[in-house]
Amino acid sequence: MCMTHTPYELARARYAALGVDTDAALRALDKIPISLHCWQGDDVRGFEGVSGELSGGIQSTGSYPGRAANADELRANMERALALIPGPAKVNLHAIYGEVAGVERDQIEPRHFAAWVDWAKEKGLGLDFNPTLFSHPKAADGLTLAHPDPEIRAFWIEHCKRCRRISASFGQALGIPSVMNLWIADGFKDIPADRLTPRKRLKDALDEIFAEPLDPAYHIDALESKLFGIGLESYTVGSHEFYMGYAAARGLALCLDTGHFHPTESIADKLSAASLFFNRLLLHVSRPVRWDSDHVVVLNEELVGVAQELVRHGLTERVSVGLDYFDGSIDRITAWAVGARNMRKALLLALLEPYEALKKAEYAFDFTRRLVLLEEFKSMPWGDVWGHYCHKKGVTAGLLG
Ligand code: RNT
Ligand code: ZN
Repeated sequence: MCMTHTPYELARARYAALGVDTDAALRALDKIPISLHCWQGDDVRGFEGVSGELSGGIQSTGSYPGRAANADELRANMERALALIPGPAKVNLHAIYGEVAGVERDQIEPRHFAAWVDWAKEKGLGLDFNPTLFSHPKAADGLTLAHPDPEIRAFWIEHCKRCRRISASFGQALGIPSVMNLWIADGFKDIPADRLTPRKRLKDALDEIFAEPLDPAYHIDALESKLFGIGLESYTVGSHEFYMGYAAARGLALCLDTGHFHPTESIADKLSAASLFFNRLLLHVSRPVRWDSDHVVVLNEELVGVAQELVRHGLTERVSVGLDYFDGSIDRITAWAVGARNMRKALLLALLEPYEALKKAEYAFDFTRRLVLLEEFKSMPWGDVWGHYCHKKGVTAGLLG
């Protein structure tokens, strides 16, 4: 090894030869927050104090010890994970994670989340939010906002309206807009006769939910589609086309979960198209293994592809990046840290890319050079840039304990 240069200095020189400024890349990386999903910490159970099963066609498997039993434990565990993640972060809450023991979901208020807001303020974190329309007796039929019973619909509409106000209260208190993502599992296990009426009901319910205007400086509405859930394999009311149409028509943000499409679809490829029609997008970064299995995010080609699309097209301010997976078979704190670090590594890789050179080759129809550049880039010393970044942030760059 060279005695006068640090590994970072050597890496910087090699990237500079490709026209890439590593210091600028790290400054850009520091402007991209990752939203850490609280539900990885307790297998999506929440603190309502009822021991109901997780429903909605999602599943966390494994019995690794250390599941957070209350909000204090969850916050303490998130702090330990955040200490391993370099760069800015937000924390993403579901409605069942407030001080809500014994509080019905159509009764929740900002005060039930005061401890989270105080904590976020103290730690310099933004908050994001999600209504919870699963794991509840009123969701037992597999339908909520699309339920034929108007009383059940009204209950969930009220829940969502309250959630929007809670989300806006986060934005107001912290000065960072809260992205509120609405996902529902509504669907049928077997082949439906009427695919239209539930979608009409959902459309009308959403119109009620979003009727109250809220300041976008504090609150952003996002809608998440899905292909299918366990026990809801044949039909999902809130499909991709449904929300793509609804969100575009109403000027809301579209949420793309990387596990919610056919396994061979590229989520990265969707971003450029969606960016032309949506001001804001939300990503739920997950890892589907053969299905929407919500495995911990690893640094694979799909992940880097998503990061490249965000960086290449300057979308990092319009696309919020959140994680969405839940693995109960390994240490839950490490699961958070590994997934979030991988997301940041993917963004760094994208920021270090010689994009101008790639475009130049492509525009000149020199596809040979484009391929060579892409492949040679994979063996550039980006790990030394990552190590330098972690060191600057006081976070370990090496193996996590
Ligand atoms: C489910 C969706 C949804 C949930 C969370 C808990 O398939 O991905 O985003 O994972 O809301
Ligand atoms: Zn999701």
